[in-house]
Amino acid sequence: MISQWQLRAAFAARLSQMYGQEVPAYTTLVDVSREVNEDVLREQGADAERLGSISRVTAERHGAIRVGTPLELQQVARIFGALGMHPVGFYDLREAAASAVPVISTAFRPVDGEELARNPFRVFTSMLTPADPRFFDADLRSRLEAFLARRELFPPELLTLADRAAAERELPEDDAERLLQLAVQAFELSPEPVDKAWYETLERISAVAADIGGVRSTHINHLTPRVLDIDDLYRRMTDRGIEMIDTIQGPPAWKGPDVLLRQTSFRALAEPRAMRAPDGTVTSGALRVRFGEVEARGIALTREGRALYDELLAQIDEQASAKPGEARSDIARALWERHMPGTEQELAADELAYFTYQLADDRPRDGSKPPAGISELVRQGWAHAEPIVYEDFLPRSAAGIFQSNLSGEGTRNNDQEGTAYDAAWLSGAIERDVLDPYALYAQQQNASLAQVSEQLGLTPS
Ligand code: OOG
Ligand code: NI
Repeated sequence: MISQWQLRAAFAARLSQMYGQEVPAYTTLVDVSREVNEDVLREQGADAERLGSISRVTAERHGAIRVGTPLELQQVARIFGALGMHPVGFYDLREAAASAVPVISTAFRPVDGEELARNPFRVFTSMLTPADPRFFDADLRSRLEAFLARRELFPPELLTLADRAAAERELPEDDAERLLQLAVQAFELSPEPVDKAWYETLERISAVAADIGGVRSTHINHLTPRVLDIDDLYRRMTDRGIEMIDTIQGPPAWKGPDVLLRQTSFRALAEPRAMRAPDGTVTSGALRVRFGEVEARGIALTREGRALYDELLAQIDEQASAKPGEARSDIARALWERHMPGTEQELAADELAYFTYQLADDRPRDGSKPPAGISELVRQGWAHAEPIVYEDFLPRSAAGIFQSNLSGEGTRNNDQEGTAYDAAWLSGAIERDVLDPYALYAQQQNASLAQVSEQLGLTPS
């Protein structure tokens, strides 16, 4: 029998193999990431593994896919459910970008600590919003919805196998093999000719709309390895002549603890695609839809920590536009050094980030009574704090990644009221709860606190 985590790990590995064949620059990115990770491990030893074992980090990937309708998204949820991946977080990218990005998103990922340690594969999944009048008028909306309703992204056999794997939490080897084949196939780039006129109609609104609704299939549009030193990786890729986008998104490089998520990418590459003209003739064209991205993960922030992060981002924006001559990264670092706690201890004490706590092996045995309060327990050597790694995404960085890979700005009519979507709407559409990432991290932290209290015979405060 093949368990869900084995299915997930095998799916991630096969997707990676497929994507490496389709997009050779991805293989370079994976190779350079591995080199960087080996060097960091050599230099830092055990410290390099505080946010995940080296075997986890080496295998770690996230992918991104985009679908067109609530039904397609619900089918995606069934497929990922088979692999032990659940929808976490709601992201509205319609507002987060300067260009037109008419999508809302969630991320499918494992949620419990053991499953994450086995294989943390996650997929950022976006759904087009044809009903949003800021992007689509009534006529285009109805043509788009009709087009989407006629296509089938996932064969029924795949969905049936997926439901079985989810219900039984495992599959016999033959069925597992079939599930994996069909699932990987569903995310390959289709050789089917693209209807040129239709694609271009959507492209005028948004390149993302064309990528999603202009074709009859979906595809994985990037697969992202995790690296332990993203600044070093950026330099090495640039040295190899690969043109990266001009920034690393997310927190700046600085001497304090890494928090949340830093990401960078190389631009989408032109790939040959067959194009069908209105008279039926097929010619060869090219589309830029797939790109490479890499990320470094830091400590998960609490709501308060996240509010501080968002506030600092706003201040960085403000200062950067007031002082166009100054490098954004310098402005960012200066602000962080002023406002962001410079140690894990402070992040924990100020309740800005999440940690798990373990009883120290070498805790005081001099008959003294353990103090109340976790900060004191840590300070006096009774317990250790281990940072919880951020497993999710950042809407602003996500929008930046979308945007840096769009061919044009597209159009968004801001006079119109946007259609309202939220996590509850999404939960209804996909018929399962979209989980709150903060609640998941808090649960992990609280469980460890409860255990420490119990081991020390303290009553939980
Ligand atoms: C998804 C972009 C978001 C990330 O890492 O933030 C993303 C997409 O391009 O479909 O993958
Ligand atoms: Ni990504």
